Amino acid sequence: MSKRRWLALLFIPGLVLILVLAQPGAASSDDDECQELLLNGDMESGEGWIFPPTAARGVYSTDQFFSPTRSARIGIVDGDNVSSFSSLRQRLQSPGGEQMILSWRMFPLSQPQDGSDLQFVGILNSALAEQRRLWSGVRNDAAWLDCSYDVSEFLSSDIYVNFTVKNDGANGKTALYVDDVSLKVCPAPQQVSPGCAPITPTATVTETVTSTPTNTVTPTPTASFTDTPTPSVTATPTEDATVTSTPTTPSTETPTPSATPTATGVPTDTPTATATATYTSSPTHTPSPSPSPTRTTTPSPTPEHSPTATPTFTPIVSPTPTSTPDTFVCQQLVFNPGFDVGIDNYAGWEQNLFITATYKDKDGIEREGAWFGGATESVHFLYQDIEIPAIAGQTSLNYWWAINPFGMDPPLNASDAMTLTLRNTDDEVLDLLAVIDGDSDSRQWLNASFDLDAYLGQTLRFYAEATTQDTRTSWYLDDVLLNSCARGAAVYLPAMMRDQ
Ligand SMILES: [Ca+2]
Ligand SMILES: [Ca+2]
Ligand SMILES: [Ca+2]
Repeated sequence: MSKRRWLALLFIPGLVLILVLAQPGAASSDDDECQELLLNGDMESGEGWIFPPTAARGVYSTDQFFSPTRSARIGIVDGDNVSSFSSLRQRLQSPGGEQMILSWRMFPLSQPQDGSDLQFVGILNSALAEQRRLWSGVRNDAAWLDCSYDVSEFLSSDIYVNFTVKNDGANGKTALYVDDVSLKVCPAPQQVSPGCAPITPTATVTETVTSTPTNTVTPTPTASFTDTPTPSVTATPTEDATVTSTPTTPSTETPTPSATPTATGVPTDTPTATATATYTSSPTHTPSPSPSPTRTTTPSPTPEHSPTATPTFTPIVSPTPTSTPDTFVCQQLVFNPGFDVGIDNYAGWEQNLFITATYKDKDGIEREGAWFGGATESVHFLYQDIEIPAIAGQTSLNYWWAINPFGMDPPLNASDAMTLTLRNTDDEVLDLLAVIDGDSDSRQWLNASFDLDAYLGQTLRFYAEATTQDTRTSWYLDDVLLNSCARGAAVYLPAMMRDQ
């Protein structure tokens, strides 16, 4: 469905009127008093929007459009199928007011539909950290949707409105055409039904556009999707109900007569630490935490002591622990250490990483874990708070990491680094564990281990943050394990035994 500019030009006046009247997801009541905050929401000029330079950089496009002649396209339609983020964003300082509403129109493509890619829309803070995920999915509607969300919590804030498509470089190519983005501050509350709904022109309009062979618009004014995200106030990245939705093409699904947003955003995973024997230390890898505290990417107090670079013990998995006075019985305290629990694989973690990824290193070792970077000008973080029991014994932190500089990029500069720290729950840095940067061993899964006996009885925040400037370097983390081991007390089952 492309290049029908002349058709659209002919029917624009009627189309616009009809669509304004027929939008189930659009804000209702009069907008006269509202103030528009975005520049160039209709994508017809070059103002306002940033397309960060990535391998699949977004562009303005005339291939699809809603308002007069063009839209913005992110992701991959005809280009090479590369692993890349592709974003469209605009920064603004919102004034105070009664209510703020973000609305946009989008035309999702994923061909063939690829559950390993992702389309998402959200609000970022001025440091590019996602504050709220409004919508995400991997959809291939190949038709325009209309979306509206109340974002009043960001009144008086310095924010970005952000649209991103992530392609994994394999199988389907995923893209999003975006048009008619509006961020309005209104003096009086309006009713907004959060979510995205297909745009449903009347029969007159449908008749006109059916001359285009691939048109799939269905003339059902009450059609709605059931994968509407949870009500706005509670949406967070890990509660996003649309991540695993499997949308069907609008033309084939049975329209639901009324919108029934179901509360499917409740996480099904309860972040309680369980003592599972998932220790995966391999003797073939030399532990190398590569602590190089010569610089950090976050302002932090000078660490008071250096990380221990060698493991203090070699645990082995014992499925049937026995309790004798000379054995250590261990409890693994990190919830979801391998990044494979929950809708987005990040259950239990606070993060803005969105998706996990599988990385196969130069030795052929493959792991799926948390994925940082992969795009220029990115700031990605994750953390989890972990209570360390006040019992005597061995307490250790252990994780796998890898750094993969993007082959075509210039050398990493000072901003292209991942920093791992231990913090308290006030986010004050207690210890610098590692800085993984251009000087680190690359393209290899490596294991790092630290003695945490200094933190018995405390709640620690394991915090990892990666930033990129001009490169698309990727970092990966997997199997973040915190083992608390006590001598002889067989209270945790199953358990790992100390190698004597
Ligand atoms: Ca437009
Ligand atoms: Ca793909
Ligand atoms: Ca994993």
